[in-house]
Order: sequence, then structure tokens, then C-alpha cells
Amino acid sequence: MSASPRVVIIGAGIVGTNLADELVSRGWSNITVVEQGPLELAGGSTSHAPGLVFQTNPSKTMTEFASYTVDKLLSLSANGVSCFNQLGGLELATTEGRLEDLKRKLGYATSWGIDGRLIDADECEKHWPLLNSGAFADGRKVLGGLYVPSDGLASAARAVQLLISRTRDAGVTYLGSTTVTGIAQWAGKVTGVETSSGVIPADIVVSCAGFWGRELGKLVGLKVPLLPLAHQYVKTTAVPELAGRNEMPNGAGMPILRYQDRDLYYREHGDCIGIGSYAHRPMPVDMEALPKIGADEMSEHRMPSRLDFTLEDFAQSWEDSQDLLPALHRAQIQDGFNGIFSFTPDGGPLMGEAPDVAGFFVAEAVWVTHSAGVAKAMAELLVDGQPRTDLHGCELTRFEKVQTSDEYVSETSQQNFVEIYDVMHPLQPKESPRDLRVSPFNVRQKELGAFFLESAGWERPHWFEANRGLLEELPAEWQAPERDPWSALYSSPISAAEAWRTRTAVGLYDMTPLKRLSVSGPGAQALLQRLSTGNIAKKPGAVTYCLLLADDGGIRSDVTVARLDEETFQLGVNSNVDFDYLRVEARKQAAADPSQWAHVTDITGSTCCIGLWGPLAREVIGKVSGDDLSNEGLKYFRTKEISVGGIPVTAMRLSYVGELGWELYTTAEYGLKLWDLLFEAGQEHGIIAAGRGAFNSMRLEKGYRLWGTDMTSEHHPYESGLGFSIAKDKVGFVGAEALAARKEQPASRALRCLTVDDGTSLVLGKEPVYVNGDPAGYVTSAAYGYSVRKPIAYAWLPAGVEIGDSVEIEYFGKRLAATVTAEPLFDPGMERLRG
Ligand code: FAD
Ligand code: THG
Repeated sequence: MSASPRVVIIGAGIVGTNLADELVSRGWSNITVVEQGPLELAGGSTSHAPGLVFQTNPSKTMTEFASYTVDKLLSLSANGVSCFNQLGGLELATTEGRLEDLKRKLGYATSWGIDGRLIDADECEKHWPLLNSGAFADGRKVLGGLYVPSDGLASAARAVQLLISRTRDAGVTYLGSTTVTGIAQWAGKVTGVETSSGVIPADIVVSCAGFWGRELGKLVGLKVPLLPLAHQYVKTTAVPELAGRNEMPNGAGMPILRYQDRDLYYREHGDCIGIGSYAHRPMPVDMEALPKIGADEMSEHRMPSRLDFTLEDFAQSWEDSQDLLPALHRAQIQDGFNGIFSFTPDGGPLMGEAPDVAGFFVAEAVWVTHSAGVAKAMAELLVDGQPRTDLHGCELTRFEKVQTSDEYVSETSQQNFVEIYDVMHPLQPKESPRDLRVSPFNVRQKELGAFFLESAGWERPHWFEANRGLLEELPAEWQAPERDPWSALYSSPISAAEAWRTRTAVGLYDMTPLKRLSVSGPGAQALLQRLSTGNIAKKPGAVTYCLLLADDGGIRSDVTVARLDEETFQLGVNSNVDFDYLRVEARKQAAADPSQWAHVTDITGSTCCIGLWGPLAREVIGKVSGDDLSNEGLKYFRTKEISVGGIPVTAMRLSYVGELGWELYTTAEYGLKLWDLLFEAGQEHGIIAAGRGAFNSMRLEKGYRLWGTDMTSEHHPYESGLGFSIAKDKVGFVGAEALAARKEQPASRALRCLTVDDGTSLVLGKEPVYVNGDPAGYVTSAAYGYSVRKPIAYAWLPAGVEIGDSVEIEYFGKRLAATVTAEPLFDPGMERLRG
């Protein structure tokens, strides 16, 4: 038997115990779980979680984690009773806005394979006879609901006990009442775990410490961006109407219930009702002030994750609950507490390895709902080196450094608590902090009336009010159809004018937020050659579009690699995950062969970038640069150093919007001057500043994929339409073997370009696509194509669906006829780019 690595899991909550189980089921032994509390009831969030599992989520990954958790808990049983009570889930609407939101939510459910349906108020009442059938105090009433039969209640604490017992039988060691106090390391690698009762040697440590995660991270100098927040939960006294309905004291028969218009949720506990509230002020928890409760003093009512109830914070929720469930007028609050769990800056969990401490992994900020799914993905990561599920919204390293600061984590996580049940538009930006990261052009953009949205802390203009006047000149054929009210949010008709000007004259685009890395040193070429699908060992001046793959051939990222000189490359990447990946791989390479070192530096903030694009781009730059920027002087996908009005600029000839022109890079201090020079020079050619609205439309017309949205690590290059980015005859790069095998197999699905037949209806992304009347795929990106005069939607569809076939996209419960179309829709001959 080959020895599996020695694993120590910190925390015996629902995440830690599920992870032990997933590792055991993959054949690993040598696992120790260390828990500070008593194993029978450890005292973390799991010990008091009421266990509601609503699976549907805008994120495909989170929905899949939830449905895996449901299946697993259903199969986990003792004495004929499983750990999941599949009662169904009911989300209510008492406002028109919420009712519309439920339609979108049903769309997510369908896209991700969850069965659900919208029901009217009468049917809601059949499921929950206690619901107020009349009007509420303010005149609202139940308008309908989303019913998902496979949702229900997890018995989380019981599941933990069953998992402990079955993994113990399989050889896992559990150390209860044992606190982890330090992590032993040697040469940047974990070697063991220090505990209150000695050191446990380890090759791999996985912190599943829930809201203690930040404290555990500190032991290895890792910032774990989560915030412990208290959240109120109460149990009522017996409700007469429920008498005799449930045999068991914790039994339940009605679906789990959400009343999001008042930030509330409900379940039965026998003949009592449990009420959870997000309606109160955010209550960040000072970990220093947490009650220190000895393992022998702990009980169901006394544990570190349970703070005293603050009745005044619940007053409004109690009134709202009596309004919704009038029977509660005949009950009181029996027991309440402020329970602690974790929030993060974007609401996602934290999964993955610490970039600077090999072998230290984190699986935190995870709900009971997603616990088994998260554990499965973590086990895949540990055992196979690669999870099957796209983790880009879950990666520990997805945040920019500033986003892991205590201040940022505290502010954004509290905001997430407040917004948790709000109706959110997919483009809705953070309110605060804003103006955290601004490009050097920001003052000019503000003067031009930029409408900004936020991304990775950056302010990004979506359109410029200064261009509104162009709408008067906009030729009729460029005018876009009016949008429905939802898709009109965070969008402006001005984008049509900006696209028109870019395609017919020239536009300036702020590309500063695009993450840039410098990879330099004698080992730079070898590193990039090994990690990418492209042949980057070309002469200086070459730019290569290529992919970073995982071992299984899934797409980790798509990047541009510009060779500036023998030992210096500049990369355009997608997120901080890419930065940490390259940094870690460079370190490993240097450890194996010190002569092959390479430095990976994030140069995003110290530099800036303008995209100067459009048929007149050459005229504009010719006025301020003496360098040869003719086609011969700098060919498509080539780079060189030029001077623009005396400013040193790296020009790269490529364009995500598919027009002639360059990405122009300079260091931050020259940015404003560069913008002014180009803007001034462009006046006689009709130059405009243009925003993301136009940009996104043009990139879809051109068929350029957006990583994380159109394709992820779940997809392979060929089915994603990116086979061209694998260098011919190249071998030996990460993912090459898996790809070679892939190439032989026919793909079962493909990323397709759809156009909406009515020519006017827009969708936003993630909507289900029906083939022959059945759900068969989902939309990734969508936009109105101003130049092609059609709404465009990219979608994953079964491979059998062919160009010319008719499909339907469901939007707000309506089916829109769409046609699978050959791509790209715009300039397939590349005449604009190569001219
Ligand atoms: P925990 O259960 O907290 O486990 C972490 C463990 O690590 C703890 O047992 C702790 O003792 C141990 N530990 C920490 N530090 C150390 C150390 N230094 N040494 C040793 N051991 C250590 N989720 C849902 O999905 N549905 C719900 O309906 C729901 N309702 C909730 C209601 C309330 C009131 C609250 C507070 C949370 C609710 N949640 C719900 C969230 C859910 O409870 C948590 O997200 C989940 O239980 C977290 O599980 P975990 O295993 O990550 O953490
Ligand atoms: N600019 C730079 N780097 C980037 C992006 C960018 N890195 C991240 C992301 N965007 C990568 N995405 C793309 C997608 C398409 C192209 C460039 C970056 C592109 N594709 C050509 C095509 O498909 O026709 C490639 C042609 C070729 O390989 O020769 O231009 O926006 N710097």
C-alpha cells in the first residue's frame, strides 16, 4: 500500500468532517482531525445551525456544491433516518420586484439543473397554511413563490457525528478538546501542527476552522479575508396551530421558508417555529472578546459561537414575522441567540492553498448548504491536484492584496450581510469602498462624465455622458432597440454611439484595470513555455495569445505573453489567481534548478494602459509619434517601444474590440499626459473616450471569450473554440497530455454563438437555453451587437446542436427564439485588425 500524505484537518465542523470523509473515500489514510471543542458538540457554527438548504444560487459552482451536499446528506443515515429532510424550499414574493427576481432565480435553477417552479399565492398557502392570506400591515400580500422540491433541512450536527463515526472506522484519528496553537514549517512548507497537547507531524494541513479562520491564518502569516458576524436566530414557544403536526421535537413537515422582502427565514421545530433574521444591524465579532468556554462547560446553550441574544435587534423582525404568520400572535420568543459565522468581501467561500506556505490549505466561510460539495472539491484538489468544479469564485487567492486588509474585509463583508437577501442586478457595484483604485486618466474621465462601475477595486468607466450629444448624429442603422427595464439598469444608449465612433473613427479605452505581470530572469522563458499552450520562445517583439491549463486540460486562464527582451515578458492576465499561480510555479522552478529563477511582479498599479482603437487610430498616433506604426513597422500581435510626444510607451498591436490599433502602456506618472496627447491629437478625427458598455458589445461581436464567464477550468480548449491557441506540435506543457487525449474524443458540448431572432430582446447571462423544448445549456455572455445589429448571446450547448438550429432562451419566464450562428459575427476575415 502506498503511503498517503499525513493530513491534519483543523476543525470538526461540517466542513472538516466532510473533508475527512471525502479523503477517506479516495483512499487516503493517515488523517488526523484536531478540534478544540468536545467532539460531541464542538461549539462552532455547525453546532447550532438550523440547517436550511436552499440550493439555487446565481453561481453554477455554488449550486452544484449545494446539490451534492443534499445528495450526500440524504445518503448519510443511521437507524433508517437520513441527515436530510427533503421538505422542499419556498421563497416568497410580496413585491413585484421580488416576483420578477424569482423568475430570474428559476432561470438559474434551470440552468444549473435544479427542478423548481413558480407558484401562486394559493399554492404557497397550501404549502404553508400559517401564511397570512390577507394583506399585511402596510398593504402588501403574498404574490407568489419559488418552490424547489429538492431543498430542505440538513441535520448538520448529527451529520458531523455520523461522519466522525464512519471515518473513525476507516482509520481517521480525532483529537477533541485539543487546540491548534501553531503551524510548524521548514523551508516554506508545513511540517506539522502544534497543539495544546503536542506536535502532530503533517505534510498537509487543512484549516476548516470556520469563523476562526483568520486566527489560524495568522499562525502562518496568511491573511484570510473573512469577517465573523453574528446573526440572530430564535425559537418560539409552541404555536397552537402546529400542535400534533410533527412527532419529533425538531421535526418539520412544511418546506423551509424564506421571506426575503423582510430579510427573514423560517423552519419548524416540532410545534415551534425557528426564525432567522438578517434584518438587524451587522454585528462584527471581536474574537478577543469571545467567551472562553472550557470543553467541559459547553452545552447546546453555551458555546463560543453563541452570543447573548439582543432582543432590541429582533423587535422589527418579530413584528414582521407576526405579519407573515399571524399564528405567531399566540406565541412568544422562547429562546434566541446571536450566532456567529463567516462573511467574505464577495460572499464566496475561501478555498485553496496558501501561496507562501506550501501544504497549508484553507476551506472556510462555507455554509452547511455547500459543505459536502466544498469538501469534495478540496479532496479532488488534494488527491488529484485539480478539482472538477470551477473554483474561480472560491479561490483563496482571488482577492487583490488591498482586498485582504482588515478594513476592506470588514466594510465589504458587513455590506454583504446587509445585502444578503436584496434583489441584486448582475452589474450592481459595491457602494463602498469606491475610488479605491483609479487609473491616471480618472480626472479626465470624471470631466467627461464617466459612469463608473467597480471591478477588483478599480473604477471602470462604462460610458461617458460627454458622448450623449453623439446620439443626435447616430445613423439610424446604429440605433439599438430599447431595453427592458431590468437590462436597462447600469446601461446607457450612449454605448451605441461609442461603438459607432470606435468602428467608424477612433476611441480611447482605459485598459489599466487589466492585470499585468512582468516575468523576468533567466528562467522566465522556461517557466512560461512550461505553463502555457503557446510557443512563447520567439524573438523579442512577439506577442502570443495562449492558455494556462490545469493538468486535466481545463482552462485556468487565457493570457497574452509579450516578449519585451530576452529575459523579460509582460503578461496580460485575468486575476490575482494567475499572479499567485505563476509566482508559486516560479519559486518551484528555482528550487529545482537555481539557475532557472524568474521574478514574477505585479506591475498593474505602477503602469497604465490605453487602448487606441478604430480605423483612424493610425492617423491619430501619427500626429504625436515619429515611430513607424505602419503595418510593416509594427505587425498584428507584435510589440515595440515607441515614443508618444516624448513619453516612453510600449505599444502592443492587438485589440479585444477587434479594431486596428494598439494597447499603449506607460508608467503611471506619464499616464495623464499620454491621455491628453492622444485625445488632443484625435480631435480632428472624431476621437472619443469610450467605456465598457461599447467594449463588451464589440468583443462579443468579435467572438473573443472572457475567462471566468465564457469558459473556466471546467472547459477544455477545443470545445471552447480556443483550439487555435495551442501551438502546433508543442509538447511538455502543463495539460498537454490530457489535451492530446481530448483531441481524439468527440466533445459532448460546445460554446456557441446565438443571435436572438426578434432582433430586439436582450438577455444578461446565465439564462437557460432550451433545445427541442428541454433545458440543454446556459448563456455565458450576452450583449447587443451594435455593428451587427442583433442581440448576441454565447451559450454552452450539446455538441449535436448545429449552426442554423433554432433554440430558445428563457428570460423572465418568457422563451425567446434564437439561432445558432457562425462566428465571429464581425470581421471574420480579420481585415480590420491586420490592415
Ligand atoms: P464550524 O462549525 O465553526 O467548525 C470549525 C471548527 O473549528 C469549530 O468546531 C472550532 O472549534 C474549530 N477550531 C477553530 N479554531 C481551532 C483551533 N485553533 N484548534 C482546534 N480547533 C479549532 N448555514 C446553512 O447552510 N444553512 C442555515 O440555515 C444556516 N443557519 C445559520 C444560522 C446561524 C444562527 C448561524 C450562526 C449560521 C448559520 N449557517 C447556516 C452557517 C453555518 O452554520 C456555517 O457556515 C457552517 O456551520 C460552518 O461550518 P464549518 O465547519 O466551516 O465551521
Ligand atoms: N489584452 C491583453 N491581455 C489580455 C487581454 C487583453 N489578457 C487577458 C485577456 N484580455 C485575454 N483575452 C484575449 C482574448 C482574445 C485576444 C486577446 C486577449 C485576441 N485574440 C486574437 C483572435 O482570437 O483573433 C488572437 C489572434 C492570435 O492568436 O494571433 O486578440 O485584452 N494585453
